Amino acid sequence: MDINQVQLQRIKIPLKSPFATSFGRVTEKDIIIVRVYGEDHVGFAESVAMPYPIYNEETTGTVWHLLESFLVPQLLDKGIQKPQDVSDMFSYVRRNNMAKAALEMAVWDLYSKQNGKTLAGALGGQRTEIEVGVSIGIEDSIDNLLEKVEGFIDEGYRKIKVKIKPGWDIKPLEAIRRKFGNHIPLMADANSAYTLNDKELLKELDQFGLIMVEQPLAHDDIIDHAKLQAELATPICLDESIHSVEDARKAIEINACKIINIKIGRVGGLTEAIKIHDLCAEKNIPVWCGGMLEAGIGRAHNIAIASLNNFTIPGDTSASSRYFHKDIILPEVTLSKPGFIAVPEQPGIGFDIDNEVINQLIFDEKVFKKETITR
Ligand code: OSB
Ligand code: MG
Repeated sequence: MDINQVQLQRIKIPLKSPFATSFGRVTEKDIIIVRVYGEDHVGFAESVAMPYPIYNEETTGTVWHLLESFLVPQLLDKGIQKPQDVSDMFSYVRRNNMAKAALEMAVWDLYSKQNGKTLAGALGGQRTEIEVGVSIGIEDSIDNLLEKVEGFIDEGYRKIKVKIKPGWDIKPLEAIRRKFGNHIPLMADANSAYTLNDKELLKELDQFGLIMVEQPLAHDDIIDHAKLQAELATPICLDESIHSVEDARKAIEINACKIINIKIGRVGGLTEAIKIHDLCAEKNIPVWCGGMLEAGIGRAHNIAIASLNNFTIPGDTSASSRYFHKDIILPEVTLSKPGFIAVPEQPGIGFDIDNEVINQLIFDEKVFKKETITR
């Protein structure tokens, strides 16, 4: 693959409404847009890290540092044959998965475009549309929560995920079941807010017939999750605990979960995401695509990976309008029919970049060129 230039742009994009979880509250997304230039095409990706080290140890600032000081210069210097080589080249870098993913995903987009394929097709995806749900943050009141749930059900979303934390768990779930009945596909995400000392409370979740409870215990644990799963009827889904196919193998081996949430950034890129998908398919563990409040470029990558066969549970990839007044791609992501997003048919991520919008949001920029002097 000829790659002669990489450009990083840092933007801030406000969220329509603040998103609160057990770990904190986000009001705007601070994003690095990565552009990888070949001779005739450009590959795009965005970093998914949060502005603060609250979901994992990375931040948009640490992602910038890794890209600028290590990853981009090395990619330009060494060169690659195929996108999987990026994953191998940076396997020596400990953690920093979201930084590695941001570059690797842009290379995958470039590779797809250079080969006239959709990104979904290049990854091995076969679906023409993906089934989607919505993730609702911790709200100020039960009434506000119920109003949001109602709106999203009316829009046709096929899974309602609510964030929970101690003091905001049984009551909101009870209220949703009471108002909307037992048939709506409902789940809860604790973002590591509990410990095994809360076992009795977590067992009470079984009464709500949830599709799953996501990451109830510590972000770096699988042992306690296995202990909890043995006593819960509700399937446990791991998010924060899974950074690689090796993590997934170990979690499945000890029965720490029955479902896995795949986030491309958290696992270091599309190459690793496919490996986790394939392992889970073999072990009969359903997967679904998580979200990090991505703007359009990251959203497009999520749509592509979710087109793979074992993504059998609706993901957190909602329409652009659920998050932003104006997204950074054209067209914006919309529901093609209630509860579904069409997988685009144009090469690569299949969306155009809205540079006019991006230019209004930029606050930092850096260009790296391949050293052209022949030695
Ligand atoms: O735990 O899945 C999570 C957002 C930011 C950080 C972590 C999570 C989330 C979400 C929102 O649940 C998913 C989305 O709508 O993008
Ligand atoms: Mg989660």
